[in-house]
Amino acid sequence: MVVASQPALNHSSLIKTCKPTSLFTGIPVVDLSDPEAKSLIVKAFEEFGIFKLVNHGIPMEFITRLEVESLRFFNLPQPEKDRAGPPDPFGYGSKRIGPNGDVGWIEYILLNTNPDVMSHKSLSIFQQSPEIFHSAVNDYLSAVKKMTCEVLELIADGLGLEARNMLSRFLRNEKSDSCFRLNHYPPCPELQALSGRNLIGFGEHTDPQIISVLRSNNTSGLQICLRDGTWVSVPPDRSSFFINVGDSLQVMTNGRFKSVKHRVLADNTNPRISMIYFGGPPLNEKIVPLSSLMAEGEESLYKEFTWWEYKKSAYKSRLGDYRLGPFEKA
Ligand code: GA4
Repeated sequence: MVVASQPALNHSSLIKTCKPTSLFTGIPVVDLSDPEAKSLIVKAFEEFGIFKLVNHGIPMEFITRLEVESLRFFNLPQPEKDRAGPPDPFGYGSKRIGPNGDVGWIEYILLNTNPDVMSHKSLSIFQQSPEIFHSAVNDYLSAVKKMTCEVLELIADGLGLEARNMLSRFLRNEKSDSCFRLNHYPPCPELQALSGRNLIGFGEHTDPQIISVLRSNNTSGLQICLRDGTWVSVPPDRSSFFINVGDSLQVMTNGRFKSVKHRVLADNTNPRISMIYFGGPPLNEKIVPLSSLMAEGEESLYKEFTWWEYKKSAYKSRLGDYRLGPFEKA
């Protein structure tokens, strides 16, 4: 996104007046090595749909290397980046999010994490040094996927499921439909003049998958919507991960966990960079409440559907839509 060469803020739909938000210090923090981690994660997902993971064991070197490589790409001249787009849905995108008219003060790269897909357009887009980028993405993703499966196994334990792999098996499956997003929110100096108004980096939404694992640099911008409907800002932490419930996990727990609504506001001085792994099931997987979680006589709140059906419907929706609505039982 070459900010200077474009008419400033030509997307008026990006400018919103959001109620002033307070810095939220109440995000549960979980240490992966804590023997209580399983119950703390379950509690955090029940209360907030999100928690911060510390002592996660992912080498900082993997994180920094991917951040450096991403910035190298985002700093390329616009025509070079455009060659890697438009996203279909994978590839490079600028301002447009999804196929239905949503926009944000953002540029991004969306990748499928399936190795077969990773090797096609997704990575050839990095004409400069595809192998360097490939190895940075691979090292980061294999470590983050492993850690995410560990977290899902702790959740299965914490929920008292009969097998520890009841949730992690979806991500470990070689057909797992997971994806990975690198976001760059350029600073917007014009924002200062808009006193009291905000620039939407990524509009409010929930994630459709099972679980999302986010890492960002130290620039603020991420906000979550609490259960009472108030929006609060999440203090950034460059060395931790924020892990949140996706719509599919909401269904699998029959609403015991709720996917958290979140958004990102642009900053006027600092670029924000974030990397998010979205852990999803294989396309043909039925998304239904886990039977061992259902109390006697408890009924599913949702109609039966496959991940493919949900995804198809998600891609017809607008970002802020309540996507589970059509799948709820009347
Ligand atoms: C939100 C979560 C992930 O970023 C994403 C997004 C996807 C996209 O950018 O292509 C979607 C959005 C996300 C939900 C509704 C549809 C699809 C844009 C959009 C309007 C990659 C995903 O899986 O769903």
